[in-house]
This record gives sequence, C-alpha cells and structure tokens, in this order.
Amino acid sequence: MANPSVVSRRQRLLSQLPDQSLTFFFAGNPKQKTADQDYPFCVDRNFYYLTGSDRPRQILLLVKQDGNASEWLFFERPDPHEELYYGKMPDKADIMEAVGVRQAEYLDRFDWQIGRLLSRGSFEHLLFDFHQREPDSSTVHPENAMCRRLQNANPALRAGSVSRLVNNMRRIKDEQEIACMRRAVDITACGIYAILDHMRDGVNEMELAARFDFALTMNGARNKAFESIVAGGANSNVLHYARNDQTLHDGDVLLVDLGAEYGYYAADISRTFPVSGRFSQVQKTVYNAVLYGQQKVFAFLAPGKPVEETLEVARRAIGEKLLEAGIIRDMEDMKRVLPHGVSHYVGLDCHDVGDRELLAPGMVVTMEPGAYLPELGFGVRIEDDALITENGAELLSARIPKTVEEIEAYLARRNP
Ligand SMILES: [Mn+2]
Repeated sequence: MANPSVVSRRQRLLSQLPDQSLTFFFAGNPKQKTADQDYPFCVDRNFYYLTGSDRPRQILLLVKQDGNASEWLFFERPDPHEELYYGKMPDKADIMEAVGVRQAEYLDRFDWQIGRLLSRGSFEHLLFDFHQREPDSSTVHPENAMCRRLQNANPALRAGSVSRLVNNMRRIKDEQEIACMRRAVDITACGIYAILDHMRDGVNEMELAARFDFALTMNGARNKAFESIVAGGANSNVLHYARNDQTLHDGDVLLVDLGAEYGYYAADISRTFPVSGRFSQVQKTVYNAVLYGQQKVFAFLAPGKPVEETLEVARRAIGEKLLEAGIIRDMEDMKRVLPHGVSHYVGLDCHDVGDRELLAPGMVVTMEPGAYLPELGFGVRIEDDALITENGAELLSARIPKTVEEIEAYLARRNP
C-alpha cells in the first residue's frame, strides 16, 4: 500500500506546478567505493519525500497538461542475475502499489516514453530537481547529465528548477513525518543514556561514540543522522570536532552532538556533561548561562517569529549571565563566544532544506545555543529539537537529562 502522506504530497505539489509542464525527480545512483563495491545507497531526499521509495536509479515524472495531472515512475527492469545476488526486484505492479502511481515504466523505455509524451502535447516547461550541492557536476551525478540532455533535446521548452518549491513544502512536517522524528529523538535519547552510563575518567571518546552507535542499532535505527561529535575537555571548543579519539579526564566536560536517523528522518541533539559526575563551579556557571539562553529561545519559538532571530535571543540571554559572572567584559564578546546559528530546520536532512523565514505550525527546528571559552578550556552546547505548534512549541527531546541537577543526579545514581 502506498503511503497516503506521500500521495497527498504529490497532489499538493502538482497543484502548484505550472500547466503544460514535465517535472523530474531522481532517486540517484549508488556511488562506487572500490572495484566491486558501492557505498551504501543514500536516496535523494526530495525523491523519497514524494515517493516513499528508497531504491536507486528511479525517476519520478509529474505531468501537468491542460489542468490534468499524471504520475510516472521509471525504474530498473528486473534482472535475474542481480536478483540472484541481491534478491527480488520490484515489477511494475509492485511499483504502482508501493508508490501509488498509475504509470510505471522500465528505465530502458525512458527516452521512448518521454518522446511519446512530448510529441502528443503542447508542453512549455521542463522542471528538474537538480542535485542540490553540485548542480553543474554531471560527472558526479548522472541525473544532472540527464537533465542537460533533456534540456538540449527540447530547446523550445523553458527549463527551470522545482527544488525550491519542494524544499519549502518539506519545512512543514505531516503526522507521519513527526512520528518518525519523535522516534529518532527517542532512540537518540537511548544512545545518550548509553554514553552517560559509560562516561568516566580514562575512557576514550571513541568508546563512547561506539556505545552510542550500539544503542542506536539495538533500538532500531540503522544509521546516524550525521557523524557524532564526542568531544572531551578542550575539544568541546571545536564546533565540528570529528576525531573522537582522545581520553577523557575527571574535571573535564564532555560535549556530545549527535542524532539517530529513523525512517530517513534526523534527530539532532547536543548535551554537555561533567566527566567526573559533578560540574565545577565555573562549568556550572557557563552551563546555566547556556541553559538560560536555550529557555529564552524556547519561549521565543512560535508561529510568525523569524527563525533567524533565535541567535540574537540566545546571545542576549547568555551574555547577560556571563557578564554578571564576570566571564565576559562586554556584550560584543558574545559574537566570539557564540559564533554559530542557533536554529535550523530538521527533517529528512539534519540541516533541513527550505527558506528560513517565519516559523509556522509543523516546522521542526533546533535550539542549539552554546558558549565556547578557550580561555577556560571548555565549551558548552545544549541542543534540542522543537516542533512548532499553533501557539508555541513542543520540546521533542524532553526526556534527555538537561539541568545540572538532573545530570548530576543521574550520574550519582550510576556511580553509587
Ligand atoms: Mn544542529
């Protein structure tokens, strides 16, 4: 059975597409790793959003002509040799059933079918969802080369991009998406508890990263949403620390920024913990300043608010507390202390797509204020994911310990 959310997304998109148009989306191709191996296939997110299908080498075509819509899915012809090694491939009936389209066609008939469609109608637009990071790189992305070929073969048609339209649709999550995101956050919570359970003096960051991975797998998440940051001591000042190979020491903080992926949806959570189980006085002061900043951001989140403004909200609140404590001398210092954005959308991408404008119900955003103080030898980041509701926001990651008291109490119970 096709996922009804996916069918309704295509209907909503079709209603916004221009008449007399052909619009193409590509699942993408596996990337070669070694002579006889590919990297695990990672489906194009816009394609997945509109089809619910994660097999490679598929093309979704939306046709809008004289006010009528039709939907085509092109896919690989089943090959007995491939099936011998990798299992049964879907046939036309399977594809129509799974994706909910009326027309399914083998890829080797793509050119013939497009030619037939074009010869029958008076089309005006060719719309593509180019690979977003490298729209001109046809060598890396064969689907981009296909777009160029179609464009060159039909110079009378106006070529354009459909990406922004779909990206902006993706900002508002439907029930099915929110359910996946709740699950991703809950599994991330399990992973964070696994880290807390094994964090102690002498442990390597790598071991804690592995505890997180293990907890994800055991709780049904096949993948991480992004490479984990597990940063002890001074590494906590490196915003995208990736080495994860240093030893933790009592007295240090451990900053983790990580997330599970569930049903292709991401969670994105950060916490900062004391390795010894107790924050030092200055760590506590900075930590509580960042937490205060996050509380202010959470209170700010509501429909109609500009998402980009959370950075100023956080800087003001954290700055106020750090000034009070004599840790900074001037509010201007906050540009250095908190140099990164505080909110981004989360969804099928960890840093999810779409124009960053005013918040609206159904958006999911991060709140990730931090304070990075190399002069004190540590940084703090606290990040949670929030769902924008009709009149405010709902914290999705409420069950992960966050206040100094909650964290120290959990660690004290762990080490009686
Ligand atoms: Mn984030």
